[in-house]
Amino acid sequence: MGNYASEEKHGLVTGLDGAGKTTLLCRLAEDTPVSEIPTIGSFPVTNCYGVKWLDIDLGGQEKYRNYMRTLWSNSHYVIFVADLSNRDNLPTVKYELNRLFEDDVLKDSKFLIVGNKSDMEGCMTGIDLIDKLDLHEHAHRNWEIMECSATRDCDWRQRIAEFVLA
Ligand SMILES: Nc1nc2c(ncn2[C@@H]2O[C@H](COP(=O)(O)OP(=O)(O)OP(=O)(O)O)[C@@H](O)[C@H]2O)c(=O)[nH]1
Ligand SMILES: [Mg+2]
Repeated sequence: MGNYASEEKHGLVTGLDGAGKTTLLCRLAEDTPVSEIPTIGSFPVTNCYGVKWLDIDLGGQEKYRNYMRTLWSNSHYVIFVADLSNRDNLPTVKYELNRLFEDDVLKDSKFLIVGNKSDMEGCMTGIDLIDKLDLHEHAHRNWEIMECSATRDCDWRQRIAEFVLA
């Protein structure tokens, strides 16, 4: 017995603070002005490609974890944004991504791991991320990786559309 509410698709855009989640979402939904203000204490929602995307920062919000899990529990898609120019926080990135992979409420969700800030000099590549985050250990999960620069115009929008529509 379907209804419109249950058929609505949900997506989660997440990652550590400053990775570029909000920039990516704002530019994905072309009518939303880009905000560079850190997202604090709110979980903005953007509609794009027929999906309701929730923007959640994972860094340092342990107290609210259970509450956040209820918000993302019906996510069909997870876009996990990592900063390719930041090697120092890779252990935390890996820890947080693994927690999402292991989270029961996301066990059927598709993951797109986005290596963002590819315009930065000396940054890592998507291949580096696969290696450093040991993504091959999650071969049983449905994940894809892409590199992008959310502040530049390139074909990443198309790639996200394909991820959603596949
Ligand atoms: N060079 C470069 N800077 C970027 C890119 N994407 C985002 N930024 C910058 O990185 C900073 C953080 O971007 P946000 O989109 O606010 O990051 P966020 O993940 O939403 O951060 P929080 O809301 O604090 O969790 C901003 O100054 C952006 O302009 C990119 O692809 N390249
Ligand atoms: Mg933000």
